[in-house]
Amino acid sequence: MSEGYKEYRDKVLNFIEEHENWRSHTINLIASENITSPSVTRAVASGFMHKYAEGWPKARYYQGCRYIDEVELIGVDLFCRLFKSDFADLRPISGTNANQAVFFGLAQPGDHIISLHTSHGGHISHAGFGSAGMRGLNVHTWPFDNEEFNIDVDKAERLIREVEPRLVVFGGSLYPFPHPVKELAPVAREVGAHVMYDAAHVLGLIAGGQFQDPLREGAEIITSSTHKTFPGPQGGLILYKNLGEDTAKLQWAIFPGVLSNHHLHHMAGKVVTAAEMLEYGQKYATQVVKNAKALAEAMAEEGFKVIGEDKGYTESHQVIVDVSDLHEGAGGWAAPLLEEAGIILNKNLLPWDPLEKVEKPSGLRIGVQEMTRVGMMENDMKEIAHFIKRVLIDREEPIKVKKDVYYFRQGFQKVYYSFDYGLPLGE
Ligand code: DSN
Repeated sequence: MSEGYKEYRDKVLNFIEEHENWRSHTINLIASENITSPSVTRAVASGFMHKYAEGWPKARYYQGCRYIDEVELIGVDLFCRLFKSDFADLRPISGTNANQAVFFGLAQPGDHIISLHTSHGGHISHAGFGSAGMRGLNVHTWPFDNEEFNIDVDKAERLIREVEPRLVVFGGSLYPFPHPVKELAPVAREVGAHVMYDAAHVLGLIAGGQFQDPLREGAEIITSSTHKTFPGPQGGLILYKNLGEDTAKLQWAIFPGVLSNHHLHHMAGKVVTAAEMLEYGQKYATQVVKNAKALAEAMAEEGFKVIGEDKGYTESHQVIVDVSDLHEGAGGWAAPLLEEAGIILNKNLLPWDPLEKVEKPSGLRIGVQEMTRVGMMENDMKEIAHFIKRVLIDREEPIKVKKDVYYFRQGFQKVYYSFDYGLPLGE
């Protein structure tokens, strides 16, 4: 009997434990991450991970799905209620997978689509070099207004009429302000395009009624991941209106088009998260936006160049900072230095950066959703801004700041806006 490989098991389990200890003592500001409540974590670490359930609830290609069917049916009902959509499909296993389903179901190779350029905040799956291009779609990018940090509505309207796309895509990975769906969706519909909104970053804010409401503003389809402002496990989903004869095409593209089995344990985690958001989502999303504004203001007061000052800095969970004049390497210098101090965020291209600057972009992208979830309020955002200033402007040794970050973070160890811990003090 060989026990020669047990050390690898031990190493893996140790690394997981070390990772969890480390993360619980850092200030995580990655705008695309979050943490799950104990209930959601339990749902994911469950026997649902051991099943196949291809197909629809009550119409599976596998036996033994009775409990899984019950959970998925509860989930479809809760997501339709939460987002007031006609249909909810919890099967996509990621946001990119959800986008692929739309690209396969509602467009053909050679069709034109319009989406946001990656330098302007678009997601890689919307790009010519990503899933959209690999589906054979001709990708055009939205004209962008750097001053407004948003899609240029007049030029976009002209582009839609000129290109006559099959699909237009709103949403992306970097956008502090709502996209002009209301203004452009009617134009897109006029030329026969479907209107899709990739809500990956802002799904939790939409659930809480604190950002734009794409399905009411003219979008027909929301694709999303489920783990950014929406505090679920990693995964994806599609919410959609009745698309007429295209409904069946989209459904066929989801399964068997771009996935076979969905990840049932993640599906269960999404459903528990939907219940949390129906109960606590409004308060959570309100605090996320308040915290983002408070952090932006505090960073500006500390001397940082924060994007969007004349528009109140942000209406989402994101704060965008231009650090290009602080140091050679800009974001590529700042993000690793902050990691040494226990502050985790990512460097980001800003709209005026050429793509070659991807390793040394001008910007930092900051998201406050995870720190909101552990109970931080506006005053705590001031502390965070000061920690960041000590590292990037005062040039204090990161290790010294790290100690203070550690003790500060020690006071925030529960996951609020959940059935496990309820609301934080002050809510
Ligand atoms: N959506 C990306 C991000 O914003 O970090 C990950 O794919």
